[in-house]
Amino acid sequence: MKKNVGIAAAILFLAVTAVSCGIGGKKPEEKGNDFGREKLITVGFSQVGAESDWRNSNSLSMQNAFTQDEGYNLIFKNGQQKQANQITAVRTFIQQGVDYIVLAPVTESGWDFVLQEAKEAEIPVIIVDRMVDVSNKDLYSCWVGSDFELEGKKMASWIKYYTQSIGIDSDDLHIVNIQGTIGSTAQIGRTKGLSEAARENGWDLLAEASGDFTETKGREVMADFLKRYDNINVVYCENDNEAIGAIDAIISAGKHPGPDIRNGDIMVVSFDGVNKEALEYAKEGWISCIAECNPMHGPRVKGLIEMLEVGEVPDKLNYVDERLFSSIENVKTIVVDGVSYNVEGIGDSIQGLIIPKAEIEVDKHVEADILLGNEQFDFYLPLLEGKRTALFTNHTGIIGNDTINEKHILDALIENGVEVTAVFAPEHGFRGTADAGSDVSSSVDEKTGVPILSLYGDGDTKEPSSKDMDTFDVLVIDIQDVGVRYYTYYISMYYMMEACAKAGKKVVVLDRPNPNGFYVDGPILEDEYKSKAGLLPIPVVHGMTLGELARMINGEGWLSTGKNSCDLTVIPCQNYHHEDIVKLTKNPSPNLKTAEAVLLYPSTCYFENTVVSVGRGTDNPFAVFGSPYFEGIESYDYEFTPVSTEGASNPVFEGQVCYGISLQSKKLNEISEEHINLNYLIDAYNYFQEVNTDKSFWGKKDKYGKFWVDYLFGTNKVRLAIEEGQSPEQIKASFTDDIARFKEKRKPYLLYQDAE
Ligand code: GYE
Repeated sequence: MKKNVGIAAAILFLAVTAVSCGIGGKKPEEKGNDFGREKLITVGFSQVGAESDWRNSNSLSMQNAFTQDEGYNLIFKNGQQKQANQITAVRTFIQQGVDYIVLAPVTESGWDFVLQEAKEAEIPVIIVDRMVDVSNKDLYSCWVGSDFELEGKKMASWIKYYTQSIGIDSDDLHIVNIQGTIGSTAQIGRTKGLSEAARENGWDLLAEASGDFTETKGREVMADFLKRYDNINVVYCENDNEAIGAIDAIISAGKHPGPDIRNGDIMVVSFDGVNKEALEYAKEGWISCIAECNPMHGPRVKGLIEMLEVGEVPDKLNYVDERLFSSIENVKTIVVDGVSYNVEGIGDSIQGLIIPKAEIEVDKHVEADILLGNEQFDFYLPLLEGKRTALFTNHTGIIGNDTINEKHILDALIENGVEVTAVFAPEHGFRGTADAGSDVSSSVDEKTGVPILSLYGDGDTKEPSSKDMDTFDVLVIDIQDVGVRYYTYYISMYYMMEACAKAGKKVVVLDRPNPNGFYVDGPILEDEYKSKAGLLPIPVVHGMTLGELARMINGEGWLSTGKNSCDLTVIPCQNYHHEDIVKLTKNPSPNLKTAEAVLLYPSTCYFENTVVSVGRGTDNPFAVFGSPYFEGIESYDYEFTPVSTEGASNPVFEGQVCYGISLQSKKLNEISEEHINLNYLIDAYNYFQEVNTDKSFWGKKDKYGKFWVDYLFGTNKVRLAIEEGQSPEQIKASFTDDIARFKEKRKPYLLYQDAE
């Protein structure tokens, strides 16, 4: 039987409330619910991870249960199997003031403190799936899940009855146990069920080791067992995914998984019964018995919340009934502690819930929940204690990018007693609506009364004035960048860092993922092309987050104040990797309105100030381009007419029909694989030569005799190469070595696993 294929690169969704639909969904609080609450019931769910199909089914069950239509708003946080992440998630829920916290704890111990904090915040906590081992049981309202020790005992009982039925003596059983996550209730119970039975029956329990409930580790552990022991005849896998991995290893070792132990089979048993493959293996007899573990806790947890909502007190412990399944007829019933249990045959499903792999993988995107720097209050609030604090941020400064509760870093700091004395606003202003390059005047934030000091005027990034610098002691930076050298937020950050270094002020960067952080491409900026759209000797796409770039600015001595002259602290994201393709939940600026546009921006921005519109004044700038000059060009059959809009008043070719191309429906994966795509620019340039030879395609030169496109590329070499008719490959070859050198240079400053 052929094994399933690997998982495609994941496109990650940043704000991972299952309900958020693209950028700017309908506000949930506009819908009430059945418990007389004005607004929806907000449930913060801290899930273990995505380690197994069981876990994904459980996640789906929760998401399906807590929908807006049902009167709920679910904030889903994935812990990646790390307790620290879950503790941070629970603390974020407390900060966000959710109505209920639901916790699926990765392991049993270590929850007392954070549950005490939830108790003090008077937020009821419901434990689901595995247990927590806390000194005071009042730290949580109730629990629902499986009796894992009983599951283990049932399986051991089945092994006993089956092996007796085929005449195998107890001491001829040589068992290895591929355990689950050590310290988790599921592992503790299932392991106990086996080890007690082994002792009672005199079975030879050769070895136990954790496969962490995953297929990969299940395979590794089994391969290792097979190297160390040549008499294994029973493999006890504490979940299906481990069993699938173990069977792979058994077959690769030239052995046969199956119930016919007498004739050399290695018998495999497992738990869950959710994975389609495992059920096929069970029908085949490759897995001889499966103990059901039901993941469908969504409706059960909802039932408990509804009881609490009406003031009822649910039972503290709520166990789920579960069954045993085997395609082997020998054992019809088993007995555990005097109670008999039927053994059922293997149908097409066990819980009526077989989730097709594709759907599960989609859920995985929801899983990969990135913890932003600004969510980790414990790490940065102490740095601001008793300090006058300034913020460099804009509308993207939302805590955890949670578009439902929309708490801005400014409000969160003030709520946590931080003395915020100023907000520095970049290009497009604090609200992020001002036109590109337009003057942003200073003002006062109505809601908080905090002064908003503009860093963008006269169409250029300004350095903060010494008067502004006297208003604070520590600067906190929390702003969403897109990782492109001609996108100006990093330039404002640079000037702020320099001013802080000169004034001896601390800088704290609350880091965020870089949506273009999965690659490095484009020419390095040449000095003579430094401008308001390019300041540092880095490639067009540098692949670094603002936190990483701040470390490089400081470490490379790019500040005029010298190497490491800025007292810089970066609070990194968690669970972020450079290979991740991150989908933003908020427009980082008025003219980057979609995830596609953010990824296309490094390829289409070069049309700025040429005879081609890049779609300013349309619904999707940077994802379309065209020009009135291209009328009649066959392949340029997409038409649009720019009009003045917020953030794009008086766009080029306003009111004129432009003929060109729309890239809006291009898949994110497809765009991401192209990196900087020079074909758009080269084709347009060549077409223009055919239709108009009087005018320069590149627009007007500035007072230094340079075209804007050269500032964007940071060199005139690309433009000249295009004019010479070079291909994209030839042009890219001209800066490949520079990029390789840059990657070496940036390595010490990277905070996240590199993509390439
Ligand atoms: O058996 C396994 C998952 O806690 C019951 O965790 C759960 C276990 C389940 O990874 O597949």
